[in-house]
Amino acid sequence: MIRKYSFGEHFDTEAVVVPVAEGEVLPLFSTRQTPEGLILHCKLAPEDIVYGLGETVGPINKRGHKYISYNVDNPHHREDTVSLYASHNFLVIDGEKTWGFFLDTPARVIFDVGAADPDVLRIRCTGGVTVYAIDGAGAYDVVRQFLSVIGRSYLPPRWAFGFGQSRWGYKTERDIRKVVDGYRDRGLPLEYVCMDIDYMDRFIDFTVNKRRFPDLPGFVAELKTRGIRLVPIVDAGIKIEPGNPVYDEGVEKGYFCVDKDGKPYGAAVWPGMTHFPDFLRSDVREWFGSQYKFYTDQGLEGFWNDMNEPAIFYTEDTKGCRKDALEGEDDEFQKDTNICAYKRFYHRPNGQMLVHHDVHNLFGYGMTRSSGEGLSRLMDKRYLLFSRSSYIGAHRYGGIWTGDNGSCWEHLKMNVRQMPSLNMCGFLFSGADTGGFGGNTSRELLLRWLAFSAFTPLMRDHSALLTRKQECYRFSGTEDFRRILTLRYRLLPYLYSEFMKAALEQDMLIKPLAFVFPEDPAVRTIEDQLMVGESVMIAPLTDKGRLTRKVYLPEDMTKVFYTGGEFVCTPAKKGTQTVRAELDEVVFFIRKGHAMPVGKPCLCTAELDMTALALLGDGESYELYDDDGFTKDCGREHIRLLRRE
Ligand code: MIG
Repeated sequence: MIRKYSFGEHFDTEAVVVPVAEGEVLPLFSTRQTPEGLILHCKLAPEDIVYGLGETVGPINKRGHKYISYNVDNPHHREDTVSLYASHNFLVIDGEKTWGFFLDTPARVIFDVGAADPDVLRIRCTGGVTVYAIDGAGAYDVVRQFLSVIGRSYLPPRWAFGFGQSRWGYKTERDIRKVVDGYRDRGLPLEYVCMDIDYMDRFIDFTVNKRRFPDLPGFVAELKTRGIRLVPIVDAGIKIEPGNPVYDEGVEKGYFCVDKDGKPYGAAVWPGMTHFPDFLRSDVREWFGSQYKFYTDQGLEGFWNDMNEPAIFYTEDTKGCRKDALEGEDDEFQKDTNICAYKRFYHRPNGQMLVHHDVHNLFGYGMTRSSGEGLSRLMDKRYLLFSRSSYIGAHRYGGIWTGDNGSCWEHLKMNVRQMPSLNMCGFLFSGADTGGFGGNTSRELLLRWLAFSAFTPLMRDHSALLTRKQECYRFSGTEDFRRILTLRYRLLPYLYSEFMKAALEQDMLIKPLAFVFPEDPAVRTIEDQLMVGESVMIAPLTDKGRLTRKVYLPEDMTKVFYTGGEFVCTPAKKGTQTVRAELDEVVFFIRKGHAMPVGKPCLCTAELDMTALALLGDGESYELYDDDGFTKDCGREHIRLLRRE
């Protein structure tokens, strides 16, 4: 059951889309209004697990850590980082009783999950908040109830589940052609190539550098015949440049965020000085979203939205003010944000004037909503869209990637632990920069990371300017990469089917083991194995130099050993066993009584034969969701039963 409890006023986030009844007294927590905001306080029992919080560092069980919801561009995050690119204020306390709480507020929230005192969960909301409290029969049930009120996940086209190659630094048609040839010439699967900021004319949104891409529509069409799509980046800020129609119209119609005097606020980002569209306004969202016509007219069908925390390099009025702007802020605040600027510009939804700082966490969400709704109007097919910054609710319009990680084993492990937490908050279409964004990857790290990402809906190799080149064909022993990328395409019928079923049923795709085997106390602390869809359990290898690991099986299962590019299935007993996998091998498990479809090897989804499927596992049949992969008409009627021959 879900009830809501209001504490003060706040801008309506529209995260919850179905009516929820008001409750009388907030369960579990004691509450106290203080000058610093509302404080929610509750005792944690030793055995309680705290799930949730979406895109954050740390374990699946959030206990022992402090988090602050305040979206920030932090490419250098580590184990003790309190804020990342997103704010997902949903958590579940799972112990003797289970309760879920969603703190719906556009303002900063500080979660102390047993960091100061191991037995205390203390949440401080710095503005008005609506608290949704959910009780249910276990953590999974609570999460499903939550997912049922925040709306259905965005539905990507099937090609979005293919493997994407990206790098900050591809500049020209020639650069991209090299990547495509690099993959195709070696028989390596590839579905799309991302275009980073250098495709634009001076980093200006809705432009293309004509010298670098003399005939983009022609190039798009040519690549499509090779089964490959281009996916351009779009940044949040609009360059201040009279004569640019988007800028001119934005100024004329008052679509940008303003300073205290009502003048469009200037902030420097990649294109130089820019203005930020006021994404809290529906008229502005409609306008900005319609600009994507520039791209869709050229045949483009996929996009990634960046810098939408919004990230700011500097502003005129905050030079040297960093220190005093932070005065009066408590120690809990992350000091390296753009907070000085965030306190100096305003949104004007419905005739109000709201300082950005107080509604900060909604900006990326607004941008995703704007482009998602725009693309829905512009395209008669499903689009690919993923965003860097988000808030709960953004999952209805696009996916997310987890921002700038590093090429290190710790961040691969973090990626594993983030996936179920993101799913609890509705973000089914998600994934990390595979191989790591910052720093220099290694062949081994990239292969292990690909082997994990083969199970995440968004699978993209992305790296930063000036780092080691990270395309799969840059490394020796291409065959190993071919095997892992091919695995992804062979898993795709299952992944796509499970994703679509989870999305349509407002369920999770990637889950902690404890959600599926609640009666087994041994799985409660397992964080390095995950359930992917209804039938599969994965146990990724995430340690440098290690070919083996221990895996716990909560029941008898089928062990699938992907070796030499083939699936070798053997029965495996409940309990702990050691598995071994070379860099071109992957081990995963299929639940008892379940069957899982796998396809034939192919280079891209256009070549994927959905009729030539084999069933792995000991189950008799599998319910396959399948459609043409792009029409918006999706539903349960697309499910057919596959039976073992
Ligand atoms: O200031 O567009 O997270 O994926 O490659 C850096 C360049 C801006 C940050 C994104 C990253 C992208 C990069 N961007």
